[in-house]
Amino acid sequence: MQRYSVFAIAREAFRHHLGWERAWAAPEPKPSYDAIIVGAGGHGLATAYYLGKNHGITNVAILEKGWLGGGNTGRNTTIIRSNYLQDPSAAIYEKSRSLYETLSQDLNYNVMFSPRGVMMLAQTHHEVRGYLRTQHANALQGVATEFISPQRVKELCPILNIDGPRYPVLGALWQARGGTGRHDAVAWGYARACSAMGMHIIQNCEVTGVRSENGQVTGVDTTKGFIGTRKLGMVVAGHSGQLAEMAGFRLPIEAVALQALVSEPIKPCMDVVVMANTVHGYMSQSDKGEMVIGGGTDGFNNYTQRGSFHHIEETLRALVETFPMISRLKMLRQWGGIVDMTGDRSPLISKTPLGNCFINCGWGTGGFKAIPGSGWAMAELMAKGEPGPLAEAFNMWRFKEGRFIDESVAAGVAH
Ligand code: FAD
Ligand code: PYC
Repeated sequence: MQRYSVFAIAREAFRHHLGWERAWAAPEPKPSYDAIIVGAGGHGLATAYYLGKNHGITNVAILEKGWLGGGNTGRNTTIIRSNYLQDPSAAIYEKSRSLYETLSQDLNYNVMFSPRGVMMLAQTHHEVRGYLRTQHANALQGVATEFISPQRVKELCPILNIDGPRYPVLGALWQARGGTGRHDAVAWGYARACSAMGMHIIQNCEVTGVRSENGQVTGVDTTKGFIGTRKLGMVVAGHSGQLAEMAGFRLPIEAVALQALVSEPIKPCMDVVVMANTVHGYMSQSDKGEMVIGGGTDGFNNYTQRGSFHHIEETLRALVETFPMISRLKMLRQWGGIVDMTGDRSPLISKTPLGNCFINCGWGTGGFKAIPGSGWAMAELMAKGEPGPLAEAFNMWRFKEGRFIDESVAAGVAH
């Protein structure tokens, strides 16, 4: 793999930038692989990367029905934090956040991790109590968060109206090393590193069927023909129910649209991420100056990557009362993604009823932050056939056994 560095940029400057290689190869599929990952979103690519890096398994194909990173990974608002309540969640989200700290160096690709700080506003007494509880749990889990006063909120984000017409700000849960990253770059960085290890990323290759014999997957039918495999990883977010159906089992999951929008670019006015979960909206400013905005999920199951208009209206209403200075901003773009939601708002990183088939899904509205940690844990599960400590609690049988990992508050987005 060609190394990216300041010297490489200088060298290319002298030869009209004609020497850059393609970031990843575009091979045709082989008849079979040691492992196939379905879905080249962040989680699928990270799984493949850690299969190679941590476990030496590189005869791997990643099959993607569209273009890599074109699902939720390229559609999200890039908030990274690990201020979850339950121990298994704090462990995997903090592992992930800490991997983000050095991901650009690990991948030799700038993922623009920006630990600018994330605050979740408390605007009711219930939220104050909830976030104080999270702060105490985080202290025991080794996750650095603190509950801050309204005055500190105002210092950190002067454009915020802490006296709100409906819900004054009573404080906030603040994670100073939370922040944002560049979503496409995370997918592209992992893809480039996977390709450099000899893995095959095969785009425009939809999986249409899963073949099995005696309880073991033998391969997948795709729009490019049958491809055999010894191990299968399903990492397709909102389409997980469909993949599971192809393999003959059902998942405790539903698919809903979540949408986001960005404004025209303006001068820097906000250098933290703010989530206002009572009025329901969240906002940060991108490096280009656009205000990046999102709200809650659509209240009905669907597969359209658009979202409905009333949500935009509700979200903007919430944000105008929180940040009155945005009231005259023009919105530039709006889009949606299909998120995969479980009943306890926690993911599945799990074995399945088929022996050599594994599933990673259910990250719902909050899986961008989890990409490195999830890939790490899923790779361990696929390599060893058993979950390691990060994945153990996230098996799909918890819904039969009543061992929920309730993160409906920490998920941060209304469901
Ligand atoms: P995806 O990126 O969706 O990848 C799955 C891939 O599987 C897709 O590329 C799809 O084309 C492919 N696929 C599906 N079916 C098949 C098939 N049959 N054959 C082959 N390929 C198939 N999370 C955060 O942490 N912070 C945020 O701020 C945040 N904001 C969000 C805002 C929005 C609007 C949305 C939609 C999501 C947000 N999320 C956020 C959630 C986050 O985007 C997702 O949890 C995460 O990106 C999921 O990644 P993934 O790799 O599992 O899925
Ligand atoms: O999980 O932090 C999050 C998030 C913010 C917006 C969407 N998801």
